[in-house]
Amino acid sequence: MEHTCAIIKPDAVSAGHTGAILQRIEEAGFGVIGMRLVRLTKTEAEGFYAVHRERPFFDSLTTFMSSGPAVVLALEAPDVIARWRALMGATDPAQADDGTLRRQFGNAIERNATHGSDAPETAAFELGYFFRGVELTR
Ligand code: FUP
Repeated sequence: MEHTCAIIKPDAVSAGHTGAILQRIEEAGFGVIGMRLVRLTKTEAEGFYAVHRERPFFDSLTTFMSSGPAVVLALEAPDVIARWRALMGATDPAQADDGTLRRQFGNAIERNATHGSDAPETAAFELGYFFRGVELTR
């Protein structure tokens, strides 16, 4: 079994797409072992995206991620890191394949509806950022 951290970002939550995205997660057969509605502070968003702190989009990205409620999920399934990223599609919604979540619900490279960890080490950091072990229903 593998785990990943998925986020339904503030753009998708405020547009009312939370239920549709959760439905796609359940249809894909991913186990939801943790789920939280969070309103990140700017500082918390900066900590989450610390790996990008030198990038030109860092301030804009962390302002967006702290602009409203987001839904953070801990997902469990075989190969879930790659499978969730495939379901999300490319980072830029304009480049994402038809049928992917970012194509359907994203509006711009920054406001791209969903997040997913990119490797097991990243997943461990990101899940630890949002969940205490006892909160995950493994
Ligand atoms: P991804 O793993 O697909 O989420 O993409 P990255 O880790 O490269 O980027 C993380 C987030 O930074 C993206 F979701 C959106 C934002 N970003 C920008 O705003 N501009 C860019 O040019 C690249 C990424």
